[in-house]
Amino acid sequence: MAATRERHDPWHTDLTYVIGHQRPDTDSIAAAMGYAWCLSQGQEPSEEQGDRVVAARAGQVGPQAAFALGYFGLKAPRVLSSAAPTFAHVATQQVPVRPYAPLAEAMSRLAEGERLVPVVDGSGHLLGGLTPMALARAYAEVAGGTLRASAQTCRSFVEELPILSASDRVRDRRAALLRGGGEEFLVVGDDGRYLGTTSRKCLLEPPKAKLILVDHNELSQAVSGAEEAEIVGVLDHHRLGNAPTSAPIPFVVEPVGSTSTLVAEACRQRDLIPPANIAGLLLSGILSDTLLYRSPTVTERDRSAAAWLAKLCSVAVEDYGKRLIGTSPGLAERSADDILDGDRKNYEIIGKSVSVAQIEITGYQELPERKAALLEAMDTRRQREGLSLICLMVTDVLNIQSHLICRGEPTILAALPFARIDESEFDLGHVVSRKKQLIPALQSAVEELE
Ligand SMILES: [Mn+2]
Repeated sequence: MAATRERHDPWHTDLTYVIGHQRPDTDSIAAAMGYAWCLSQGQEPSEEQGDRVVAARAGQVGPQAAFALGYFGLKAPRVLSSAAPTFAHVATQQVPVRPYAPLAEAMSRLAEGERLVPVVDGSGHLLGGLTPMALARAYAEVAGGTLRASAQTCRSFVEELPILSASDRVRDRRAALLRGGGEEFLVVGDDGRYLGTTSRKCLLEPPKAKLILVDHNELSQAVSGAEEAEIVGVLDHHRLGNAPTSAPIPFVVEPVGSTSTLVAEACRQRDLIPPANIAGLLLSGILSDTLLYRSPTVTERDRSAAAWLAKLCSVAVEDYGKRLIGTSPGLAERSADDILDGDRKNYEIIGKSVSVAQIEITGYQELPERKAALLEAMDTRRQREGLSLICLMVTDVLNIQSHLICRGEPTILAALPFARIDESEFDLGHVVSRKKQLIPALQSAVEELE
C-alpha cells in the first residue's frame, strides 16, 4: 500500500530533483544521492536557486544497488514516476461554498472578480460550480419578479463543469479542453473529492519540474515526462544525445568510468567531505561501473576518487567490491524480457537499427538452458522494432569476459569479427565494455558491409 502511494506522489514545484536514468543501476542511484548531498551543502533555502535539491530515482532499485544501500544503512531515494505536469500542478485551492449557502455569498465573490466558485458538500463531494453565467441566470429570475435572490441557495444554480482528475497529465487532455471553449475547470483528487480549480491560462503554462540528470543525458533514457520538465543540469559519462535546452545550464559530460567519480570530484572541488555512508555509496557506483577497475572504461580519475572515498568510509575495496558485484542475480532468476530490456540501448549505424542489451552474471552455467527463450524474445523485439541486429552481451563480471548472443540480418551476422560458438553465439573473450569495446567493433563490421 505504501508503495502504491509513493508512486502517485506528484513532483513538487519547490524541489529540484537529481535523478538517474530509467531502470537505475548502482551508479545512477549513487550519483543521484551523492550529487544531491553535494549540492545541498551550505545551501540556504530560498536563496539563489531557491529550491531544495533532493535525490530521486526513475524506477525500481536493482539487487546490487539495494545491497550497497543496505550495507551503508541508507534508504533508497524517492521515486519520481513522472516529471510531467498534472492537473494537481495547475489546481488553485479556491475556497468552495456549501450547497445550502445563500446564493448571495457566491454572488458577492463573483462580483469581486472570481471566475468560478466551487460548490462542495460536507463530505468533500463536488457538485459543480457557480459562474457569472449562473449569476446572470439568477438575476434574470429575480427580474422576472418570481424569486428573491437572497432567499435562494447556491444549490439551485450549480452548473456542471468539466471535472479533471489530479493525477492526469495536462498534455493528454489540454487540446480537447481548449477546443471545448471552457474558461474554468474543476479538479478532483484521486479519491474523487474536490481539490481546486484551474483555468485555460494555467493549462497553457503549467509549472515545470526541475531536473538535474545524472548518469544519462538523453531524454529517451530519462524519467517519463522529462520532455515537459526543465533540465537544470547534467552530470554524466556517456555519449551526447541531449535535447536542446532553452537556457544555458551546467552541463558536465566527461569520459570517466562512472558518474560517481564526477560527484566525488565535485565534492572535492568544493572542499566538501561526504559522510561515510554517502562516500560508501559513491564508492559502490565506481566499483560497479568499472567492474572493480577491470573494465577498460576505468581511468586514473576513477581510481583516485575511489581511494579517497574508501578512506572516508573505511571499506576494504577488493573484498567489498567482490561482494557488491556478486549480487547480480543469475539468468535462471530473471525472465527473458527482464534480461533483454533491463539494460538495452539502441544505435543507428549507417542507417541500420542496432539494439544491444547487456546483463552482468557471475558464471555461464545457466546460459545453455535459457538460450532458446532468449533467442525467441530477441526475435520478437527484432520484428516489433524493425531492427537489423539485436544482441545480448552476457558479461561474467567475476572472470571479466563476455559472450554475445545475436539475431539479425545474415550478412551482418556473417561479418561479425568475433569467435563463433554457433550460428547465434560468439565468444568475445575479455571484452566487457559495451560502449568502449563492443559498439566500436560492431560499427566497423557493419560499415565495412557498405
Ligand atoms: Mn554510470
